[in-house]
Amino acid sequence: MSTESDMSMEVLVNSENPEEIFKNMQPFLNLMMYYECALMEIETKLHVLNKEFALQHKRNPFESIKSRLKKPMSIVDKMNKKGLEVTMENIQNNLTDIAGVRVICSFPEDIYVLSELLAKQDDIKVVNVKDYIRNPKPNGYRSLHLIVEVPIFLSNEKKIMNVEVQFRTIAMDFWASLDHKLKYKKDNLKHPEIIAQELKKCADMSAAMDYKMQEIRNMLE
Ligand code: 0O2
Repeated sequence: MSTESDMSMEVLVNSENPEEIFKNMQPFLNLMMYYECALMEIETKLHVLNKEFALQHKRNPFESIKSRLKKPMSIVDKMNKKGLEVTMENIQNNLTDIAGVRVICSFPEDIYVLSELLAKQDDIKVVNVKDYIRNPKPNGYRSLHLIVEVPIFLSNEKKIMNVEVQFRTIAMDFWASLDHKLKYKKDNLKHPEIIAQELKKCADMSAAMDYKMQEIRNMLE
């Protein structure tokens, strides 16, 4: 059942009373602020690991990090798809990808080194792992996804927030960005299955390249 502080975003979007919008917005803005803080915590942890690793091994385990908060309309869409009422409680309990961090590594091995270093920190709890590198999706998608719980410390309380951390190589990220762009165009194609087959071939080729480059790096080391 909804509480007073729960917000139906559809009502919010359609509201014409600015005061009502502002009153209704506050719990949502607070929630987004908590997720933003959780993103900062995870990013800092990864940057610390990168610094230490660079000093010890003379190379960086990741190339870049991108973070994002899910957009309000995407949150509403996902809640609708799940058939759930859009309330603060439902959002927190049912969506684990509102805060997302994408870590781009050069080599597949670094993904596992880095994700294990993050996972074993004592204030981090891994609640779900989807290894689409060892088990790629049928379309060729590859990435390692962790859902982690991380504490954030506010002035009067500590909150535990979910963050989705996606680890990919540069090649996996390139493929996924292209796949994402093409998804929007697929509806207008006569033979989308041909594009899908070609994309799958690209995924396999780029996976082979990732492992070849990994082998070369290991030989050099
Ligand atoms: P966005 O905008 O990137 O966040 P769940 O989140 O568990 O309810 P699902 O699909 O089981 O839903 O989660 P999964 O498999 O962990 O995938 C979630 C995210 O992984 C997606 O987020 C994408 O970022 C990425 N992803 C998964 N499969 C593919 C794929 O085939 N191609 C591409 N390009 N990305 C993929 P969102 O919410 O779709 O979008």
